[in-house]
Amino acid sequence: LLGGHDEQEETPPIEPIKEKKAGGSEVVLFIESDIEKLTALRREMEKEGWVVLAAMTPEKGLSAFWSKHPDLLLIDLDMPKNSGIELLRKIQEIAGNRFTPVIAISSSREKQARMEAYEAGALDYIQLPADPDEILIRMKNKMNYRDLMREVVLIDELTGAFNRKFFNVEIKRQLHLLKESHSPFSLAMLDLDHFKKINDTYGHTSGDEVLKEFSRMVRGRIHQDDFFIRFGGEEFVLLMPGCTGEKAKQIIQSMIQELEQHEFLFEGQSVFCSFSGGVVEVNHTEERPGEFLKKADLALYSSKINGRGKVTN
Ligand code: GH3
Ligand code: MG
Ligand code: MG
Ligand code: MG
Repeated sequence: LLGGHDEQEETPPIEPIKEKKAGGSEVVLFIESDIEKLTALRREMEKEGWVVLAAMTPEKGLSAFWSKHPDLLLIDLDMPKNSGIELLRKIQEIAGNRFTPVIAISSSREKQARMEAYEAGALDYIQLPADPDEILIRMKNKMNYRDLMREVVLIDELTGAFNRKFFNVEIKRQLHLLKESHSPFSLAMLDLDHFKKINDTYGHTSGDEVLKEFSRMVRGRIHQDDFFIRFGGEEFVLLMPGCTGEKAKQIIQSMIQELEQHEFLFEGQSVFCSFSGGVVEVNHTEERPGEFLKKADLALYSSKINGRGKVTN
Protein backbone atom coordinates (compact mmCIF):
# COMPACT_ATOMS: atom_id res chain seq x y z
CA LEU A 1 0.00 0.00 0.00
CA LEU A 2 1.17 3.50 -0.76
CA GLY A 3 2.24 5.27 2.40
CA GLY A 4 2.33 2.03 4.36
CA HIS A 5 -0.08 3.06 7.11
CA ASP A 6 -3.40 1.42 7.45
CA GLU A 7 -5.10 3.85 9.77
CA GLN A 8 -8.80 3.41 10.15
CA GLU A 9 -11.24 6.03 11.33
CA GLU A 10 -12.39 4.95 14.77
CA THR A 11 -15.83 6.43 14.40
CA PRO A 12 -17.64 7.77 11.37
CA PRO A 13 -17.45 11.57 11.14
CA ILE A 14 -20.39 13.53 12.42
CA GLU A 15 -22.77 14.95 9.86
CA PRO A 16 -21.93 18.65 9.64
CA ILE A 17 -24.60 21.14 10.51
CA LYS A 18 -26.07 22.58 7.41
CA GLU A 19 -28.51 25.32 8.03
CA LYS A 20 -31.35 23.21 6.76
CA LYS A 21 -34.75 24.80 7.03
CA ALA A 22 -37.96 22.94 7.79
CA GLY A 23 -38.45 20.13 5.32
CA GLY A 24 -34.77 20.09 4.45
CA SER A 25 -35.21 22.53 1.58
CA GLU A 26 -32.68 25.17 0.79
CA VAL A 27 -33.75 28.78 0.65
CA VAL A 28 -32.97 31.06 -2.25
CA LEU A 29 -33.56 34.77 -1.92
CA PHE A 30 -34.54 35.97 -5.39
CA ILE A 31 -34.25 39.73 -5.79
CA GLU A 32 -36.09 40.62 -8.95
CA SER A 33 -38.27 43.61 -9.86
CA ASP A 34 -39.71 42.10 -13.02
CA ILE A 35 -42.81 40.16 -12.04
CA GLU A 36 -42.79 37.99 -15.18
CA LYS A 37 -39.22 36.81 -14.78
CA LEU A 38 -39.86 36.32 -11.09
CA THR A 39 -42.95 34.18 -11.60
CA ALA A 40 -41.46 32.04 -14.34
CA LEU A 41 -38.19 31.28 -12.60
CA ARG A 42 -39.76 30.89 -9.21
CA ARG A 43 -41.95 28.09 -10.47
CA GLU A 44 -38.94 26.23 -11.86
CA MET A 45 -37.05 26.60 -8.60
CA GLU A 46 -39.95 25.38 -6.52
CA LYS A 47 -40.29 22.34 -8.76
CA GLU A 48 -36.68 21.50 -7.86
CA GLY A 49 -37.46 21.78 -4.15
CA TRP A 50 -36.11 25.26 -3.42
CA VAL A 51 -37.91 27.49 -0.99
CA VAL A 52 -38.07 30.80 -2.82
CA LEU A 53 -38.15 34.11 -0.96
CA ALA A 54 -38.96 36.84 -3.43
CA ALA A 55 -38.04 40.49 -2.95
CA MET A 56 -39.10 42.96 -5.60
CA THR A 57 -36.93 45.89 -4.53
CA PRO A 58 -33.28 46.04 -3.45
CA GLU A 59 -34.37 47.46 -0.06
CA LYS A 60 -36.65 44.51 0.60
CA GLY A 61 -33.92 42.22 -0.64
CA LEU A 62 -31.41 43.64 1.79
CA SER A 63 -33.76 43.36 4.72
CA ALA A 64 -34.71 39.77 3.82
CA PHE A 65 -31.04 38.95 3.47
CA TRP A 66 -30.41 40.07 7.06
CA SER A 67 -33.46 38.52 8.62
CA LYS A 68 -33.81 35.21 6.78
CA HIS A 69 -30.20 34.19 6.21
CA PRO A 70 -30.91 32.49 2.88
CA ASP A 71 -28.67 29.73 1.54
CA LEU A 72 -28.26 31.40 -1.82
CA LEU A 73 -28.87 34.80 -3.39
CA LEU A 74 -29.99 35.43 -6.93
CA ILE A 75 -29.88 39.10 -7.88
CA ASP A 76 -31.15 40.59 -11.11
CA LEU A 77 -28.74 43.36 -12.10
CA ASP A 78 -31.26 44.85 -14.52
CA MET A 79 -33.25 46.52 -11.74
CA PRO A 80 -33.72 50.31 -12.04
CA LYS A 81 -30.77 52.70 -11.63
CA ASN A 82 -27.91 50.26 -11.06
CA SER A 83 -29.56 49.26 -7.80
CA GLY A 84 -28.77 45.58 -8.39
CA ILE A 85 -25.01 46.03 -8.46
CA GLU A 86 -25.14 48.41 -5.49
CA LEU A 87 -27.11 45.85 -3.51
CA LEU A 88 -24.57 43.21 -4.44
CA ARG A 89 -21.77 45.41 -3.09
CA LYS A 90 -23.62 46.00 0.16
CA ILE A 91 -24.36 42.35 0.73
CA GLN A 92 -21.02 40.96 -0.26
CA GLU A 93 -19.03 41.28 2.92
CA ILE A 94 -21.38 39.41 5.18
CA ALA A 95 -22.45 36.94 2.47
CA GLY A 96 -18.82 36.17 1.65
CA ASN A 97 -17.94 35.59 5.29
CA ARG A 98 -20.66 32.96 5.58
CA PHE A 99 -19.94 31.49 2.14
CA THR A 100 -23.45 32.37 1.07
CA PRO A 101 -23.16 32.32 -2.72
CA VAL A 102 -24.44 35.19 -4.81
CA ILE A 103 -25.45 34.67 -8.44
CA ALA A 104 -26.04 37.70 -10.65
CA ILE A 105 -28.42 37.49 -13.57
CA SER A 106 -28.70 40.09 -16.30
CA SER A 107 -29.67 40.43 -19.91
CA SER A 108 -26.59 42.53 -20.58
CA ARG A 109 -24.10 41.01 -23.00
CA GLU A 110 -21.46 43.59 -22.09
CA LYS A 111 -18.16 42.38 -20.77
CA GLN A 112 -18.17 45.41 -18.46
CA ALA A 113 -21.38 44.25 -16.76
CA ARG A 114 -19.94 40.80 -16.09
CA MET A 115 -16.68 42.30 -14.81
CA GLU A 116 -18.58 44.57 -12.43
CA ALA A 117 -20.64 41.70 -11.09
CA TYR A 118 -17.62 39.51 -10.43
CA GLU A 119 -15.72 42.42 -8.93
CA ALA A 120 -18.63 43.10 -6.58
CA GLY A 121 -18.36 39.51 -5.39
CA ALA A 122 -20.84 37.52 -7.47
CA LEU A 123 -19.73 33.90 -7.75
CA ASP A 124 -21.48 33.48 -11.05
CA TYR A 125 -23.05 35.58 -13.77
CA ILE A 126 -25.86 34.19 -15.85
CA GLN A 127 -26.80 36.00 -19.00
CA LEU A 128 -30.50 36.01 -19.80
CA PRO A 129 -32.34 34.55 -21.53
CA ALA A 130 -31.05 31.30 -20.11
CA ASP A 131 -32.38 27.80 -19.97
CA PRO A 132 -33.98 27.30 -16.50
CA ASP A 133 -32.30 23.90 -16.24
CA GLU A 134 -28.93 25.55 -16.56
CA ILE A 135 -29.79 28.21 -13.98
CA LEU A 136 -30.91 25.47 -11.58
CA ILE A 137 -27.81 23.37 -12.01
CA ARG A 138 -25.60 26.40 -11.48
CA MET A 139 -27.53 27.17 -8.30
CA LYS A 140 -27.05 23.61 -7.06
CA ASN A 141 -23.39 23.76 -7.93
CA LYS A 142 -22.96 26.85 -5.74
CA MET A 143 -24.64 25.07 -2.85
CA ASN A 144 -22.13 22.24 -3.09
CA TYR A 145 -19.36 24.81 -2.98
CA ARG A 146 -20.98 26.51 0.01
CA ASP A 147 -21.37 23.28 1.96
CA LEU A 148 -17.79 22.26 1.31
CA MET A 149 -16.36 25.65 2.26
CA ARG A 150 -18.40 25.77 5.44
CA GLU A 151 -17.36 22.30 6.40
CA VAL A 152 -13.70 23.13 5.94
CA VAL A 153 -13.66 26.65 7.37
CA LEU A 154 -16.60 27.16 9.71
CA ILE A 155 -17.44 23.78 11.23
CA ASP A 156 -15.66 21.97 14.01
CA GLU A 157 -14.82 18.45 12.93
CA LEU A 158 -15.24 16.63 16.23
CA THR A 159 -18.62 18.06 17.23
CA GLY A 160 -20.15 19.31 13.97
CA ALA A 161 -20.76 22.65 15.69
CA PHE A 162 -19.90 25.95 14.08
CA ASN A 163 -16.58 27.39 15.18
CA ARG A 164 -15.66 30.75 16.64
CA LYS A 165 -14.94 32.23 13.25
CA PHE A 166 -18.56 31.65 12.34
CA PHE A 167 -19.67 33.13 15.65
CA ASN A 168 -17.84 36.37 14.89
CA VAL A 169 -19.78 36.74 11.64
CA GLU A 170 -23.14 35.62 12.97
CA ILE A 171 -23.04 37.89 16.01
CA LYS A 172 -22.74 40.89 13.69
CA ARG A 173 -25.87 39.81 11.89
CA GLN A 174 -27.74 39.32 15.17
CA LEU A 175 -26.76 42.78 16.37
CA HIS A 176 -27.81 44.29 13.05
CA LEU A 177 -31.21 42.60 13.35
CA LEU A 178 -31.56 43.87 16.88
CA LYS A 179 -30.88 47.40 15.71
CA GLU A 180 -33.19 47.22 12.69
CA SER A 181 -36.11 45.24 14.01
CA HIS A 182 -35.63 45.26 17.78
CA SER A 183 -35.61 41.51 17.74
CA PRO A 184 -33.73 40.35 20.86
CA PHE A 185 -31.78 37.14 21.12
CA SER A 186 -30.38 34.99 23.88
CA LEU A 187 -26.86 33.80 24.18
CA ALA A 188 -25.96 30.85 26.35
CA MET A 189 -22.53 29.75 27.40
CA LEU A 190 -22.35 26.01 28.07
CA ASP A 191 -19.47 24.20 29.75
CA LEU A 192 -19.10 20.53 30.61
CA ASP A 193 -18.73 19.77 34.30
CA HIS A 194 -15.55 18.25 35.70
CA PHE A 195 -14.62 17.30 32.21
CA LYS A 196 -10.94 17.11 32.99
CA LYS A 197 -11.73 14.23 35.33
CA ILE A 198 -13.25 12.22 32.45
CA ASN A 199 -10.07 12.70 30.42
CA ASP A 200 -7.83 11.92 33.37
CA THR A 201 -9.77 8.83 34.42
CA TYR A 202 -10.85 7.27 31.12
CA GLY A 203 -8.60 8.92 28.54
CA HIS A 204 -8.94 11.59 25.93
CA THR A 205 -10.92 9.36 23.54
CA SER A 206 -13.62 8.94 26.17
CA GLY A 207 -13.62 12.72 26.65
CA ASP A 208 -14.13 13.10 22.91
CA GLU A 209 -17.02 10.66 23.12
CA VAL A 210 -18.71 12.88 25.71
CA LEU A 211 -18.18 15.98 23.56
CA LYS A 212 -19.77 14.23 20.60
CA GLU A 213 -22.75 12.91 22.52
CA PHE A 214 -23.32 16.29 24.16
CA SER A 215 -23.21 18.01 20.77
CA ARG A 216 -25.50 15.48 19.12
CA MET A 217 -28.01 15.97 21.91
CA VAL A 218 -27.91 19.79 21.81
CA ARG A 219 -28.25 19.84 18.04
CA GLY A 220 -31.27 17.58 18.29
CA ARG A 221 -33.01 20.02 20.60
CA ILE A 222 -32.30 23.43 19.14
CA HIS A 223 -34.65 25.41 16.94
CA GLN A 224 -33.84 25.66 13.24
CA ASP A 225 -32.78 29.31 13.54
CA ASP A 226 -30.48 28.70 16.51
CA PHE A 227 -26.74 28.36 16.17
CA PHE A 228 -24.59 25.92 18.11
CA ILE A 229 -20.98 27.02 18.31
CA ARG A 230 -17.88 25.43 19.80
CA PHE A 231 -16.19 28.31 21.48
CA GLY A 232 -13.13 26.37 22.49
CA GLY A 233 -12.27 23.17 24.35
CA GLU A 234 -15.36 21.97 26.21
CA GLU A 235 -17.06 25.34 26.07
CA PHE A 236 -19.94 26.06 23.71
CA VAL A 237 -22.23 28.94 22.82
CA LEU A 238 -25.85 28.75 21.79
CA LEU A 239 -27.21 31.73 19.90
CA MET A 240 -30.98 31.77 20.06
CA PRO A 241 -32.62 34.47 17.94
CA GLY A 242 -36.01 35.70 19.09
CA CYS A 243 -35.74 33.72 22.33
CA THR A 244 -36.13 35.31 25.75
CA GLY A 245 -33.63 34.56 28.49
CA GLU A 246 -36.31 32.75 30.46
CA LYS A 247 -37.22 30.47 27.55
CA ALA A 248 -33.55 29.82 26.79
CA LYS A 249 -33.05 28.82 30.40
CA GLN A 250 -35.89 26.29 30.19
CA ILE A 251 -34.55 24.78 26.99
CA ILE A 252 -31.07 24.43 28.45
CA GLN A 253 -32.44 22.98 31.65
CA SER A 254 -34.06 20.19 29.63
CA MET A 255 -30.80 19.61 27.76
CA ILE A 256 -28.94 19.26 31.04
CA GLN A 257 -31.47 16.67 32.19
CA GLU A 258 -31.09 14.73 28.97
CA LEU A 259 -27.31 14.61 29.21
CA GLU A 260 -27.44 13.67 32.88
CA GLN A 261 -29.60 10.67 31.99
CA HIS A 262 -27.25 9.46 29.29
CA GLU A 263 -25.20 6.48 30.40
CA PHE A 264 -21.68 6.33 29.01
CA LEU A 265 -19.76 3.07 29.27
CA PHE A 266 -16.06 3.64 29.77
CA GLU A 267 -13.77 0.74 30.64
CA GLY A 268 -16.83 -1.28 31.56
CA GLN A 269 -17.99 1.37 33.98
CA SER A 270 -21.17 3.33 33.90
CA VAL A 271 -20.38 7.05 33.75
CA PHE A 272 -22.68 10.05 33.88
CA CYS A 273 -21.89 13.62 32.84
CA SER A 274 -23.44 17.02 33.15
CA PHE A 275 -22.89 20.55 32.00
CA SER A 276 -23.62 24.02 33.31
CA GLY A 277 -25.01 27.04 31.53
CA GLY A 278 -25.09 30.81 31.75
CA VAL A 279 -27.70 32.75 29.79
CA VAL A 280 -27.88 36.38 28.81
CA GLU A 281 -30.74 38.01 26.92
CA VAL A 282 -29.45 40.67 24.55
CA ASN A 283 -31.96 43.43 23.92
CA HIS A 284 -29.93 46.62 23.95
CA THR A 285 -28.51 47.69 20.63
CA GLU A 286 -25.52 49.35 22.20
CA GLU A 287 -24.29 46.17 23.83
CA ARG A 288 -21.01 44.79 22.59
CA PRO A 289 -20.16 41.10 22.20
CA GLY A 290 -17.38 41.43 24.79
CA GLU A 291 -19.89 42.71 27.33
CA PHE A 292 -22.65 40.18 26.93
CA LEU A 293 -20.20 37.30 26.63
CA LYS A 294 -18.82 38.40 29.97
CA LYS A 295 -22.31 38.45 31.46
CA ALA A 296 -22.98 34.94 30.16
CA ASP A 297 -19.66 33.83 31.60
CA LEU A 298 -20.53 35.27 35.01
CA ALA A 299 -23.90 33.49 34.93
CA LEU A 300 -22.08 30.28 34.01
CA TYR A 301 -19.69 30.79 36.90
CA SER A 302 -22.61 31.14 39.22
CA SER A 303 -24.05 27.81 37.98
CA LYS A 304 -20.65 26.22 38.62
CA ILE A 305 -20.29 27.48 42.17
CA ASN A 306 -23.90 26.60 42.95
CA GLY A 307 -23.28 22.92 42.34
CA ARG A 308 -23.03 22.48 38.52
CA GLY A 309 -25.65 20.79 36.31
CA LYS A 310 -27.52 24.11 36.47
CA VAL A 311 -28.34 27.03 34.25
CA THR A 312 -28.45 30.65 35.43
CA ASN A 313 -29.66 33.80 33.75
P1 GH3 B 1 -15.45 22.71 35.41
O1 GH3 B 1 -16.61 21.90 35.88
O2 GH3 B 1 -15.06 23.76 36.40
O3 GH3 B 1 -15.69 23.30 34.06
O4 GH3 B 1 -14.20 21.71 35.34
P2 GH3 B 1 -13.54 21.11 34.04
O5 GH3 B 1 -12.68 19.98 34.45
O6 GH3 B 1 -14.59 20.78 33.05
O7 GH3 B 1 -12.72 22.33 33.46
P3 GH3 B 1 -11.23 22.53 33.08
O8 GH3 B 1 -11.18 23.85 32.36
O9 GH3 B 1 -10.35 22.35 34.26
O10 GH3 B 1 -10.88 21.37 32.07
C1 GH3 B 1 -11.33 21.34 30.76
C2 GH3 B 1 -10.70 20.16 30.08
O11 GH3 B 1 -11.23 19.97 28.77
C3 GH3 B 1 -9.21 20.32 29.92
C4 GH3 B 1 -8.96 19.92 28.46
O12 GH3 B 1 -7.90 19.03 28.33
C5 GH3 B 1 -10.23 19.28 28.04
N1 GH3 B 1 -10.49 19.39 26.60
C6 GH3 B 1 -10.56 20.52 25.85
N2 GH3 B 1 -10.80 20.19 24.55
C7 GH3 B 1 -10.90 18.85 24.49
C8 GH3 B 1 -11.14 17.92 23.42
O13 GH3 B 1 -11.33 18.27 22.25
N3 GH3 B 1 -11.18 16.60 23.73
C9 GH3 B 1 -10.98 16.16 25.00
N4 GH3 B 1 -11.04 14.87 25.22
N5 GH3 B 1 -10.73 17.01 26.01
C10 GH3 B 1 -10.69 18.33 25.78
MG1 MG C 1 -12.86 25.52 33.19
MG1 MG D 1 -15.70 22.42 32.20
MG1 MG E 1 -14.19 25.24 30.34
